[in-house]
Amino acid sequence: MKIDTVSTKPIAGQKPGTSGLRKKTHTFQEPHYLENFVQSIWDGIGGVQGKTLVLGGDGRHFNDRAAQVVLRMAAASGAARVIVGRDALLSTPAASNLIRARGTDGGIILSASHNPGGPRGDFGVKFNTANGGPAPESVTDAIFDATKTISEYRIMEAHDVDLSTPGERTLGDMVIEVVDPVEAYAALMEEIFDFDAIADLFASGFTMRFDAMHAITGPYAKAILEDRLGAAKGSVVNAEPRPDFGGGHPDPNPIWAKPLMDLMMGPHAPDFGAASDGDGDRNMIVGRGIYVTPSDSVAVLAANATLVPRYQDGLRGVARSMPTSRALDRVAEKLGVDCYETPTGWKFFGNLLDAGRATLCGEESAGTGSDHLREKDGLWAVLFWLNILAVRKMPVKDLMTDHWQTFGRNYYSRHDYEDVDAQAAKSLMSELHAQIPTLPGTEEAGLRVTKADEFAYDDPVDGSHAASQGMRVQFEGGGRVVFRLSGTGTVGATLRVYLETYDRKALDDDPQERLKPVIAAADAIAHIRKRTERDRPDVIT
Ligand code: VG1
Ligand code: CO
Repeated sequence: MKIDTVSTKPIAGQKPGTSGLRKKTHTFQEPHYLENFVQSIWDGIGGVQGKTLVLGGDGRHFNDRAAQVVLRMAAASGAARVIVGRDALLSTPAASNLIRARGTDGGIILSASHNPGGPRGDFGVKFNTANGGPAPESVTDAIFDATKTISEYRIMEAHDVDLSTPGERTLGDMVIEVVDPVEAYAALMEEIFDFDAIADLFASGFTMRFDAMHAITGPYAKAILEDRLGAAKGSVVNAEPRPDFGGGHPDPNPIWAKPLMDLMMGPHAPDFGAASDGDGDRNMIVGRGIYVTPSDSVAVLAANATLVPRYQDGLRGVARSMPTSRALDRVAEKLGVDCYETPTGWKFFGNLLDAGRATLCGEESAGTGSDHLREKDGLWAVLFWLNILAVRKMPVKDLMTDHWQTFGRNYYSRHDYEDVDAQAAKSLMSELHAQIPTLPGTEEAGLRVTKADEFAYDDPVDGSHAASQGMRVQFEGGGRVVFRLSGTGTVGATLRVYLETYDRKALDDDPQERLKPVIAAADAIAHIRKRTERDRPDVIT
C-alpha cells in the first residue's frame, strides 16, 4: 500500500493541557490539524515502529473519522499492531486497562471528556504511556516541541478499516485487532469487587439510577449493573452513546446532571444515584436526599476500603490533587498511611501508583481511582460505593453522618467563572501572585490569613518539578481558598475558586452558607467580581 509523505507547517497552540489536546471540533477538522498532532505524538515518543498501541474514544462527533486517520498514520509509521475498541469506542478507564492488560506501548484516547461534543462542541486527543496513564509532562513537552518543528507527516492511502465487528484485519503490514470495548473492563471489575454481595443487595430490592448522560458509560453500566449484578432493567438511563451527547453537557455534577439530582432529592428517589462523564472517568454519587461531594467520596472510599476484596489488606497510601478538600488527609491520618498532595490532573498520580506509594487517589472534580488502572474510573467508583453499601447495609445519608461524626466535616465547594476574558484572568492571577508574600498576617473580610503560597510539586519518585500549580491561601480556623486557571477549556479562560472550611461538630449545615466568610475573603483578596465582571460564578459544584 502507498504511503504518502505530506509536507506541512507547524500549527500554533498544539500544547497538551491538563488532559491532552482539546480544541473545538471544527479546529481538529481543519486541514493537517489532527495529522500534525498525531505525527508529533509519534515523533515525541521516539516513533511507533514495531510498537503495539491501543486506540479508542468516547464516541463524540469526529471520533470515527479521527480513528481512521490515526490508524493510517500508525500503519504509515510502522506500528506492528493497534488494538481498537469496536467502532473505535473505549471509555478512558477501559483504554487504560487494555494498555496495561495487553502489555502494549501506550495508546491514543480520542476524547474531550466532560466538554460538550458535536460539530460546535469540543474534541480532544490524548496519549497514554505503557503504564496505562496519561503521558507525564516530560512526554507532553516532547510532543509539544515536535508540533513546533514539524515539516511533514506520513499517512497510508487506504480505504476505511471496518471496525464494526471484533476480529483481526490488516492495514499494510499492521495488524488491527478490534475488541469488544466492555469485556476486559467488566472482567477487571469482577476481580476487584464482591459481585455476589452487590447482586444480593439488588436482589433484596435496593434501587438505583445511573445516568450515563448519552456518553460512553451506557454500554458498560448496562452490562455490569443490569446484566451481571441484577439491577432492575431501566436503572441505567440515557444509556445510548450519542455523537453530541444528546445535546447535553456530559459533566456529572449537580448542575449538568440536574434531572438525576431532582429525582434523588424528590419523593420518588431510589436508594442510590450515580452519573459519569463523556469518557467515563468521572463519577457523581448521590444518596436519597444527599449529594456526596467528590472530596468526601474519596475519603469515604478510603475509610471503608477494606470492605472491598481487592483492598482487604489495607491501603499503602492515598493521594489527592491540591485543590481537593482535606477530608482524605484525616482518613489517612487515622489509617496511619501517607497522603500525597499533587497538582491537578491524573498524570501526576501515575508515579505514586507505579511505585506502590498510593493505592487510592482522588480529585475534587469527580475523579476517583486506584492502582487497578492509571486513569480515574467512574464506574469503578460507583461499584466501590455499591460494595460498601452492600456490606454496611445503611442508607448513604447515614453513612455520611457516621463518617463526619468520626472525622469531622470539610465543607467544600468550587466556584467556576467560565469563558472569562483571557487577559483579565491572567492579570487576576499575576496580581494574586504579587500579593502572596504580604498576605500572611492580614485580615481579609474578617478572616486572618495564616499562610499563602503558590503550589509547586516535586515528584517524590522521579524528582520532576511542576511549577505554578495554583495559588492557595489559608485562614485561621482551618479555612482555605485556592485559585487556579483551568487547563481543559477551549474558549477564553476559566477561573476556578476552590473553597473549604472545617467543622468538628456542626455536620448538617448548607455548604454555601458555611463557606460565606471564605467566599467573601476570596473576593477581597482577588477582586474576582471586578476582574471577571461577573457578580456570581457560572457553575457551583
Ligand atoms: C479539570 C479538572 C481536573 C481533571 C481534568 C481532566 O481540569 O479540574 O481535576 O483532572 O479536568 O478531567 P482543569 O485544568 O480544567 O481544572 V476529564 O474527566 O475532563 O479528563
Ligand atoms: Co473525563
